[in-house]
Amino acid sequence: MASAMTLTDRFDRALLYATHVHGGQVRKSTTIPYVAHLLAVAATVLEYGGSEDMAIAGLLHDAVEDQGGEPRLNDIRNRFGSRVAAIVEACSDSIANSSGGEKKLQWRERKLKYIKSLSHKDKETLLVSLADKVHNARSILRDLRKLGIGEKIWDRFSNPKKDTLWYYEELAIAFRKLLKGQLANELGQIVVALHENNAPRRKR
Ligand SMILES: [Mn+2]
Repeated sequence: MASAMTLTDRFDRALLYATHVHGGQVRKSTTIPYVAHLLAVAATVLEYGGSEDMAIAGLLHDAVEDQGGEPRLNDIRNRFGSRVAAIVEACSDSIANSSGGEKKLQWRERKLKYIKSLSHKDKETLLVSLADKVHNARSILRDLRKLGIGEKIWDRFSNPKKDTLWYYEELAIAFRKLLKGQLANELGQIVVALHENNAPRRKR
């Protein structure tokens, strides 16, 4: 039997850091504190065998993109080390967005670039990233089931429903190729359920 993985006070500090950094932030168009998402991602990383560094990266994976850009990344590197910082950086699809330095790429272009970039990422980074996507997709599915086929659910995204579905479908395809296993399959199943709850099934 594999020995138990022990979390240290680094994890505790990361949790506190995450709650401070994302304090007051809520999940898009909801009243759910943002930290709920970070806890879910860290939990999934640990449930699927991730290390402490990976779980910490799970807690901090949105800190750079949402809360501070490059200076935030440097702060994370100083506090939690270069491995955590590298995973967080790889999970941020455009750091330039938050630092305001460069012009934001078009949405679809940015997503395609991100999906393409997955093939250059190591398995540890992929697991954190996949845990993030699974929780995001599951949150959409939960709201669809809770609220019925309310088109309003899709209004929270800056892009039309079909674009959001396209994005998750592409992610599921990529992850099932790059990180084969139960969690990647689960993302695929959630995407199927999103289609079933929303739109006629696409021809394949
Ligand atoms: Mn996230």
